[in-house]
Amino acid sequence: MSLGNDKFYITTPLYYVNDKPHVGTAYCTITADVLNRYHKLFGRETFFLTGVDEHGQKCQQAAQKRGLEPQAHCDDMALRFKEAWQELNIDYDLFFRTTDDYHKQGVQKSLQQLLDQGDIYSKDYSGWYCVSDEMFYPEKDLVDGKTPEGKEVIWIEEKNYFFKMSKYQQALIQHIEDHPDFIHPESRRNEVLGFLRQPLGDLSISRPKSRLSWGVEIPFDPEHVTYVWFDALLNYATAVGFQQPERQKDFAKWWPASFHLLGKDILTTHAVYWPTMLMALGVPPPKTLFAHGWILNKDQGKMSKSQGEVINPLDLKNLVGVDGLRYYLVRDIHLGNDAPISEELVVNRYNTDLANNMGNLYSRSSNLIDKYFAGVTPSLMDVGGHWGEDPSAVNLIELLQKTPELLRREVEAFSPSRALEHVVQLLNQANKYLEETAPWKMAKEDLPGAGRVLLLSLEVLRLSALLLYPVMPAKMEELLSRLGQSQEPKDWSRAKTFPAIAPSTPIQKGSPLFQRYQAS
Ligand code: ME8
Repeated sequence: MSLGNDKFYITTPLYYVNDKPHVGTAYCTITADVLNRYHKLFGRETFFLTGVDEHGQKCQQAAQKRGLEPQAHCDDMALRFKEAWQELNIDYDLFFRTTDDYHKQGVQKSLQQLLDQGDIYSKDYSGWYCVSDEMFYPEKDLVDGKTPEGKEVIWIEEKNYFFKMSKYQQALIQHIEDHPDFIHPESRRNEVLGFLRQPLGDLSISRPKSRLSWGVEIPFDPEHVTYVWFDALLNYATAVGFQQPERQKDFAKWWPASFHLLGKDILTTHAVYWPTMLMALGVPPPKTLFAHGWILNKDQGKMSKSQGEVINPLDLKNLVGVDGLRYYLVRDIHLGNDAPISEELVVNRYNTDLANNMGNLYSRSSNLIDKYFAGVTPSLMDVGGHWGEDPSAVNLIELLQKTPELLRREVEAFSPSRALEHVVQLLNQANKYLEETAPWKMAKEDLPGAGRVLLLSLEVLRLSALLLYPVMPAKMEELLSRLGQSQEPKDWSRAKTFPAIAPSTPIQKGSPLFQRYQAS
C-alpha cells in the first residue's frame, strides 16, 4: 500500500467514559501507539490522537449512578484514562475530549452548514433505541426483543433532526470500490459493501433535551442536543483544525487522516456514517479504516465494560511489566482477529521470546565480552578483519541486513504481529549461531574467532532493540544503552547500518534484561 513518505496521522476511537479503561481499550490504544512509533522510526512526521467520548445517554446515566454532575464525572474519568495511558507508555500527541469548546463549536458549525445546504430536515420519529450502543435498531434486526448482541432496547417517540445520509449512498459505494485500502481487513470491506446493497436510511442526529440534556446543543434548535455519534466522529477532524479558520494550515497538513484504528463493533458508524458526513461537508474521507478484533473473556465473549467481566491492563503490567504486556498484545494477536488473553498466555510469551530468546542472547554475549574482552567490543580488525566464511555467519549477516525491510513491509501492510516474527527469527538464528560456534569454548583456542561471533551477536541485539523499540520503548532503550548506543538516534538509517557498533564500545553485563517469570 502507498502511505506516502511524509506524514502519518493515526487515531483510536474516543472511549466512552462509562467506566475505566480495560485490556480491550488498552489493546487498541497500545496497537495504535506501536504503529505510530513505527512510522516515526521510518522517518515520517506523525500525529497520534486518542481521547474520550463524553456526551450521550450512556455517560449521563453513569454520572447519575455515581451521584455526580456529568461534567464532574467526565473530568474524573478523563483523568483515569490519561493515567492508564501514561502507565502503559502511550505517547499520544493529543488527548481529545468532546466537551472541549473548540470541538463543540466545530460540531455546531458542521450542523449549520448541513442545514443551510439542505442536508438536514426534521420529522417525528419512533423506534427502538439501545442506550448501551447509543443507536436505533430497525425492528427487523432485533432478536427476541433485543439487539443482535442481546442488549436491551427501549421504544422512543420524538421529533428528531435527520441527516440525508441516503443521498450519499452511491458516492460511498463508489469510494469503497475505487479505494481498496479504505476498509481493512478485506472481509470487513465486503461486509460494509454487503450492508450498502440495501437502501440506506437517513441518520437521526439529534435528541430532545427532555430525554437527554448532556450533549452539544443543536445550533438551530436549543431544545435539542446532537446525537453522540455525530458529535464524536467529528473529533478526528476538529482535533486537527476542522471548522477553525485560524487552524486552516493544520487541517490542510493533517487531513485526510492516514489511519483510523477501531474495533469491529463500531465499523458501521465509521465506514458509513463518517464518510457520508464528510462527503456532505465537502471533505475527503480518511485514507484507511482498520477494524480490529476483540479481546475475549473466559467464555469467548467480547470483554466489555457493560458486561462487567474485564481484566485490568495494569494487573497484567504488574506481572510482566508494561513492555511485556505491550509485546504480548502486538505479537500474539494478529491485527483483525479475535484473541483470548490470560495470565498464562502473557507469561508464556514473555518467557519464551523475551526472557529466553532475547534475554539469553544478551546475557551470554555480554558475559563473554566481559570475561574475554574486558567488557568492551574488539574492533573487527583486531579479530581478523572479516566476519568469517562459515555459512552460518554469512546467512546470519544476510538475514540481519534483510530484516529491517521485511519488518517495514509488514507494518505497512497493517500486520505488526508478522513484523515482529521477523525479529524473532533473527534472534533465533543468532542464538543458534551461538550454540553452534560455542564462543565460550572457542575463546580458549581461537580468541579472534570468538570475538567475531560475539560482535555479530551484539549487532543482532542492537538491531533487534532498535526494531522492537516501538513495541517496548523502555526495555529497548535500556538494552541500547547497555550496548553503548544511547547516543545513537533512533532512525531508519541506523536500522540500515551494518556494522553499527563502534570498536571499544563498553558493553554492560548487568542484571537480566527480562527476569524470567516463575509461576507461583
Ligand atoms: O464505541 N477487545 O467507545 P467504547 C478489543 N465512544 N477492543 C475493545 C474491546 C475488547 N474486548 N472492548 C473495547 C465507543 N475495545 C465510542 C467510539 S469513536 C468516534 C466513538 C475497543 O468505549 C475497540 O477499539 O465502547 C472498540 O471499538 C472501542 O474500544 C470502543 O470503545
